[in-house]
Parts: sequence; C-alpha cells; structure tokens
Amino acid sequence: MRSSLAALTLLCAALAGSASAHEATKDGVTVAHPWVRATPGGATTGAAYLEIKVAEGVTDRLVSASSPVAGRAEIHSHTMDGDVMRMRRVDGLDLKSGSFVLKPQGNHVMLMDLKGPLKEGDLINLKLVFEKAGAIDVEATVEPIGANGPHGMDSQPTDAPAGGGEHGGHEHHH
Ligand SMILES: [Cu+2]
Repeated sequence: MRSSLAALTLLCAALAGSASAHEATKDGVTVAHPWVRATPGGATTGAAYLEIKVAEGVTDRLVSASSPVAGRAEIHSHTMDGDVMRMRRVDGLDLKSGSFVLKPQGNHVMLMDLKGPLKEGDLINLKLVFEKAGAIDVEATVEPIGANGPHGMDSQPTDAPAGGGEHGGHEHHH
C-alpha cells in the first residue's frame, strides 16, 4: 500500500508537470483532481469524484458525464433516509462561484455498465458536460478500492468492509 501511494504521488507530480488534462478549465469552470475508485472484479458500477471550481461571477450547471470505460454515467447525490444513506440520480448540479467537491458519501458521477474492472494506477478519460461551458475532458486517476480521496490524501480506511462491493455498499435507488 505504501509503495502504491508513493507511485500515485509520483504519478500526480508527473501529471501536474505535463500538459495532460488532469485539470482543465473552460469558460470559468475548472475540473480538478478527478479520480475514480478501483473496482473489484465483476463489479459493473464505479464512481468518479472530482472538484469543480467556478470563477467569480460565473454560474453553470453540470448536466451530464460520460466515460469510454462505462456504458453510461449518471450524476448521483446522496441523501440520508433515516440512518440509511441512499443515492439517487439527479438531472444536474447547479454551480455558482466557489468550489464543489464530488466525493465519497456526497455527490458523484456513477459509472454504469463498466466494460471492465477499473485498475489502480490506470488513467481513464472522463467527459463532463456543462450547460454553458460545454464539454470538459479530463483524465481521472484510478485510486485504490476504498480510497476516500485522490492521490492518497484522506485515504484512511473507511468503515466499509474490505472490497465492500461496489460503491461503498449503500443502497441504490432509481
Ligand atoms: Cu451512485
């Protein structure tokens, strides 16, 4: 684990130092630090997380997402239903100036109908479509199963059982 975190840190430094699309800005909307969780073999869904930074005086709306690794992608939010965390599909996320972090236990992009497992250390393409800024393409890093943040930040183990099924084991509602 320690060596893989080091590798990710190196990877991140390499990405930051290159012209790769690990972070991309268009019309005042920046998509930063996109990452996904690695998936156990056989999983058909995964989740992508990222930060959206919106410049002063700009409003926009995230309306859809897609990735070549997934048959389709949906924007999901988390809500508490009593003690049960549920996620549900939303039509979009309204954005105004500031920082919006899509993260575990929060809003996320759900990757559905995965064409294969997401492997730690890989990079996957992720396209986010905004109402005004249009499509922004980035490369998301694949972080370990159960990671809580990109590049080993905040990656202390969660309460979820090891390999706890797809997507943290909470219930899916559609
Ligand atoms: Cu979800």
